[in-house]
Amino acid sequence: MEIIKDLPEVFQEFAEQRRNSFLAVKKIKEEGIPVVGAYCTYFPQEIAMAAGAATVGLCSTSDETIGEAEKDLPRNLCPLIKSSYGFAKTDKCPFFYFSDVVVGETTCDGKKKMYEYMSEFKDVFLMELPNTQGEEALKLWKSEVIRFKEYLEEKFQTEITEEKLREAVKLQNAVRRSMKSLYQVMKHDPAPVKGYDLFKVLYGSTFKFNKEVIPAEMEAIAKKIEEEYAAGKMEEKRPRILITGCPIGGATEKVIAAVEDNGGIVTAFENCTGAKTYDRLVDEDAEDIYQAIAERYLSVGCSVMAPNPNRFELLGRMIEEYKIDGVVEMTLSACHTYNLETRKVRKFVTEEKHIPYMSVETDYSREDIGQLNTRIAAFLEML
Ligand code: BJ8
Repeated sequence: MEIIKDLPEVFQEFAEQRRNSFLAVKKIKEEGIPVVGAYCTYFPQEIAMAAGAATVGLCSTSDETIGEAEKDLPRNLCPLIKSSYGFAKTDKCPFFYFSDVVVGETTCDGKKKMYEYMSEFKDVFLMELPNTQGEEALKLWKSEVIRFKEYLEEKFQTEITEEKLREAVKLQNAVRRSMKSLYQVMKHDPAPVKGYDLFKVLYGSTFKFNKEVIPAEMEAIAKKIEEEYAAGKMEEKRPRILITGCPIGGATEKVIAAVEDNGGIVTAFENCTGAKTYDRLVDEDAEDIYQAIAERYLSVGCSVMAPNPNRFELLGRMIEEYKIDGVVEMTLSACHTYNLETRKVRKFVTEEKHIPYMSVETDYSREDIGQLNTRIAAFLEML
């Protein structure tokens, strides 16, 4: 696909992608295509794709439904969980409404309980995700991947053949490669575009139902950015920031804005909106494709894993490759696993990588924007 539009227009389009897909999901349902909704990077999308279903990330990004959620859930719970549950309960998320099934994984304790409550009013398929990554864990996870396949076959009265599954793996790998080729433009110093604009594409593209078009589209955007860069169009030189921690989207974009409004530029996202989702591929040539899918997903470096070596491997690599000057970790209030892991991340960044680190704990309200700006501005000044 040739991108003829200007980059600002492209970025704006992606910023509106989530809302624009509300109608698309309705259309998909009218065409008789099943929809599988999910909340997490551990969701093995290829299985659902091979069942002929569309997959979508469900809404969990604003505080508008948190009040309703707090009628059922405790107040001191992670806002992402409260928001997810609130959108589901109030039927304000069209993707949830049109999902034939919601797939959950046993990641953190709050999410596990949320799925239990959610199953009172929606079909929920809960996958038992081990919280370690050794051989025994892999066996369990592979059997869960197969159990999910059998569940979808039964539910949608279809057969997931090895051929369809391998096709899905190839397509999803192509999507990952293209997303990676896009965010890699940020290796340039000075950066070619703002991190916030890149984020809009990363986040918006997860709401595209036609995955077939994503690789060409991402490559065209990357090519356009490269061409403009070669012609001298770029951002000013500013401190290069890597954002890590909990997923960002909607309300929490305030952290990206705080970095870029105060003189920094976000050149890398080591979280589920960024590299954590795209960095590793499924081995397409593996003899046992279920084993390969299980291995790939179990290797995601989320703080629910203990220990969690893959997070540090990716983080270290990105700090080098993106010439990072400072790391900002965003954790959501009451997210125990990420909050606990900040200690190790701080140590790793400052003592092994020898660059400054700061952590910010936030929620989905706008109340702390002033404080965020002050703290992040002070951090950037120090760089
Ligand atoms: S793979 S980051 S998408 S679990 S922030 S709900 S962990 S209390 S979102 Fe996540 Fe999957 Fe991991 Fe990614 Fe719980 Fe923490 Fe809330 Fe979280």
